[in-house]
Amino acid sequence: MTAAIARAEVLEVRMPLKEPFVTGFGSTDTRRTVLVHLVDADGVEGWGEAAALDHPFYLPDTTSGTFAVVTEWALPLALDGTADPRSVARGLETIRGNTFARAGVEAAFWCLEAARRGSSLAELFATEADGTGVSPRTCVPVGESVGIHSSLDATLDAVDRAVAAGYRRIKLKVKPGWDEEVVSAVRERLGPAAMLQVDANGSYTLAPDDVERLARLDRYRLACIEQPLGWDDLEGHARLQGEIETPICLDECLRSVADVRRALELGACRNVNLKPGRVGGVTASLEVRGLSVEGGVALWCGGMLESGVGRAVNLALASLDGFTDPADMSPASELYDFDLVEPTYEVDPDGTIEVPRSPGLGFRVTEGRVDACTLRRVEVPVRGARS
Ligand code: OSB
Ligand code: MG
Repeated sequence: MTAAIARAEVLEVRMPLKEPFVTGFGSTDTRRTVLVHLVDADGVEGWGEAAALDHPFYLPDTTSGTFAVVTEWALPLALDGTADPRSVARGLETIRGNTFARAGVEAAFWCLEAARRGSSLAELFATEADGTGVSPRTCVPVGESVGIHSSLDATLDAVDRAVAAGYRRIKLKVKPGWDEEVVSAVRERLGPAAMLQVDANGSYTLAPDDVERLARLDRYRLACIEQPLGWDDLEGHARLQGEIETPICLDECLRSVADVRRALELGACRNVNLKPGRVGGVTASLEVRGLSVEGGVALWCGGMLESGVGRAVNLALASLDGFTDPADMSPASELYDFDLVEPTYEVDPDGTIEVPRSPGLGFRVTEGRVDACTLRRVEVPVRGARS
């Protein structure tokens, strides 16, 4: 018998970024994110992160909207049923959009389930993915996402730091006018064999000038160009893929399992950036993994500059087979003065991050730090909550 959930709370936390993270959609200088915290009557805990951005310039989801949907709808709905994470995910499917809100709630239930079974998140996901319990990888190869800097030199410095830290792949943020020059300089610095890719966050169009700019990047042997066109333009990406050689990777366009299915059918991408928050949670992510493997496309786990709470889920997912390329896992130590978990994840000199083997989240959430960052905290009533 598992104990009933005794406490459920939603926190909005604010973590200042050491440096603004600049992309094709604009600049992000603080990370306001939403945490979901469950405690059952035995004191077993579950943590989840709903990692929407503050602003609606990446996707429609925002931190404030996500906080409202989690507290008013998603968490009450989840607490109304059993705590089995798959049932929670199914129940949350009645909520339209709001994928980060659903994923954050679902993640807390996965974490609770792992802790109750004495299993790591990675082991639990492996069992759920294949039904075989095949051991997940113990280490995940990682890459760094390098934002748009004020100069080429500043970019090269950031690239040098990432390489020195061991990162196996560099992803450069680009936009029209900040593309070929920076890609060429970084390719020269890294050498021909290094894994390099770019992310435009939807800043190009199908206008001939833009298509020509993108086609010029073919000569730099990029692993992929991520989300060159609009956040909801699958058809445009399918057309663009016919005009450039570099594989297109989609991020913003893939907001559900159905989106991924359709993108693969249309030939809109040959490479999938999978973010659990963006597709609506772990259950959806496991389906996306299956579709990507079946479709024979490259698959990797993206990032949302999450705190260690969100990164824990990403690491566990990325440890499953089928993930062919390094995960986006820019170092917490470069992003934030401190993380909410201690110790935080760290990249080994061989460019991998060790997947936690301890039960539950796998990282210790430091409540003192969480408290110091908390802007607001709402307790959601658990009366009638089942186990
Ligand atoms: O486009 O992949 C993106 C961060 C926030 C929002 C969107 C994106 C990103 C990143 C950062 O590129 C990757 C990371 O979390 O390390
Ligand atoms: Mg992206």
